[in-house]
Amino acid sequence: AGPGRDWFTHARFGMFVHFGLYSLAARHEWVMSRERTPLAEYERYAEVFDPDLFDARAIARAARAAGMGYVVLTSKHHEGFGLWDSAVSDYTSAAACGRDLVAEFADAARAEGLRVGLYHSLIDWHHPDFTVDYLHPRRDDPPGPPRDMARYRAYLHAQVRELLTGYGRVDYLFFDYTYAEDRDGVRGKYPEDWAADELLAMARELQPDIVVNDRLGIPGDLVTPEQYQPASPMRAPDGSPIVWEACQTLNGSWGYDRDNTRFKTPDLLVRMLVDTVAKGGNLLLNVGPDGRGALPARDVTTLDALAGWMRLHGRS
Ligand code: FUL
Repeated sequence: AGPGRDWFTHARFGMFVHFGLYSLAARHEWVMSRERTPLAEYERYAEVFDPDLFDARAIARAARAAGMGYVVLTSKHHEGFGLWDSAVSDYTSAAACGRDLVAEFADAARAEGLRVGLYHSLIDWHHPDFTVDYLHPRRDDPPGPPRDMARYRAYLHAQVRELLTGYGRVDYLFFDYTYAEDRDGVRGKYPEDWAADELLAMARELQPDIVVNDRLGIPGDLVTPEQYQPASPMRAPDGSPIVWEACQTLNGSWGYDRDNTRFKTPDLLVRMLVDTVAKGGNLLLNVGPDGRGALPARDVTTLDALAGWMRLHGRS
């Protein structure tokens, strides 16, 4: 990482925001795949998507008060619904309710002095050409309708280009893929599926100082342990430190999960933050706004408690 990316390791603490149509289902962000919801049925969430309580400024304020230096919003999760105004898709918040949530979020973050990050899924359960679909077919299933990964790839690259050109400086891109299908023996051909090298080169060209994670399937600027704390500082075989960021949930789910009450206590979260920083890492702590876009009361209480700890221990 060059000096333009030093902010990342200095920040140490960031907020992940998982928000999408799955927030309306209120049962985990993988609900479409887990429940094998027919596409036409799932699309009905887009018809009623109207996050009247999504207040990007309030989210950014809460992040800053909790001592976080950056915020990362899901511009698109695996379900394929975009939270911005895209020229290549009408499966978006802009088409659904006239709001560009990426713009609202980026503006709010900057207004609070926070770095702007986006999570963008490389896989897309909604796009008709995405090769491995969310119904996780098995090897011996009859083939579905023909799909053309090249078309999806062009779509994905166009999306990323829009996000990196239309929203001012984007500081961090958290790409992500997870092939549930791997479990059934049907594999995608990553990183070729999304031409990871080209995507990374484009990101660096459009946003020279951008920090890019390692989930393109090729090395990036950092590694991203998910829902576990590394046992010790992460080091390369030659002993040099590796930049890392643990992403963690409040209750095991990334998307709003109404009936899940397995919350980590603020005390545990403070210990996790201290553990992370002591091992030279970053902590990206997730919140999941509900279907109307509001931060759940429980998440607000937790963030307030972290803000209280920061006020007490962050004095210089
Ligand atoms: C994973 C995803 O599959 C989860 O839904 C979540 O977004 C997490 C941060 O990354 O790979």
